[in-house]
Amino acid sequence: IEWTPIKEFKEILFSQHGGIAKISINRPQVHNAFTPLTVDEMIEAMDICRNRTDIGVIVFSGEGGKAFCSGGDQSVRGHGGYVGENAVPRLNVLDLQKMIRSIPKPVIAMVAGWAIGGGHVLHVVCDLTIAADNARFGQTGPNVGSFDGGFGASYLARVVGQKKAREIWFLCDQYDAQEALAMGLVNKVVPLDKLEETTVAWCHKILQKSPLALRMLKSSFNAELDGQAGIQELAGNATLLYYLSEEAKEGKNAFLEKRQPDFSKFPKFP
Ligand code: 1HA
Repeated sequence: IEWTPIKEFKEILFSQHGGIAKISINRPQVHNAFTPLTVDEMIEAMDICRNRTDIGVIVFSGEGGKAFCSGGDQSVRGHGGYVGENAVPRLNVLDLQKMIRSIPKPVIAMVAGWAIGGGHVLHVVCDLTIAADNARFGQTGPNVGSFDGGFGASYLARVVGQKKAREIWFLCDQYDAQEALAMGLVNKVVPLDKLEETTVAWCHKILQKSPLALRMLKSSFNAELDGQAGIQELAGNATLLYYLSEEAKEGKNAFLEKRQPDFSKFPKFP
């Protein structure tokens, strides 16, 4: 599969294949642990994906075949967060998690090897996960002095159920791809050498669907869980659709033409 670079970064690769964008952590020497810079670069790439109307689906992955992501880079963990070049400690991966959930396009985690700690949470918040048979999943927080009580706890529990989510966090065990499939944590397991091809095939299926229907569905799934922020996303899509209508355009045109709007011709549906 031919991937064309979209933009050069230091710690991630960002490329596209038709309507598919791929954001891949490129720190295989530390199992793709992330620093504040890695996360900032992923946030910038996500923003580009959001604004590009030719991108319909985003794939998250890690380079090297041995790890998707092993979470926050413990060697740059300082007092209060992960420390970047500007010496400011950050937990900016939480912003990235929110972006994955709110971008109105499906995000697929393509997991080879380790998806651990904050790296596990990243795959959890993606819309879909396709795992290679060498994938290993788990949380480590209580081992290494951390926890993610946000989506990492509550959304995980929505995905695998309360009992299993508590087991994952309280025991910090690691689960293989088949166990992950059995608990509904991943959508599909394939041999490692079929991982990218299968993921791209899923993306092509998605790209043939109505983008507005997908957008409405993603925000609908979120709305139930995300309170006012979830309703804001869903309602934003309702506004988008309304703006496409003649009825809404009549309001705008009347204002610009300095006349009273005439909404009388529009039906009052039952
Ligand atoms: O909890 C949060 C957050 C919570 C709230 C808000 C924000 C958060 C942001 C982040 C996080 C977290 O991610 S906390 C959890 C951090 N991650 C971990 O605890 C996983 C650490 N890694 C491991 O347990 C293991 O490396 C492994 C089970 C994934 C793989 O084991 P394996 O195959 O034995 O490989 P290993 O030899 O351990 O790793 C290879 C190299 O990668 C090692 O370096 P080397 O000795 O070759 O120099 C290893 O140190 C390095 N490495 C792996 N993971 C990390 C890492 N270096 C830094 N940070 C890592 N996370």
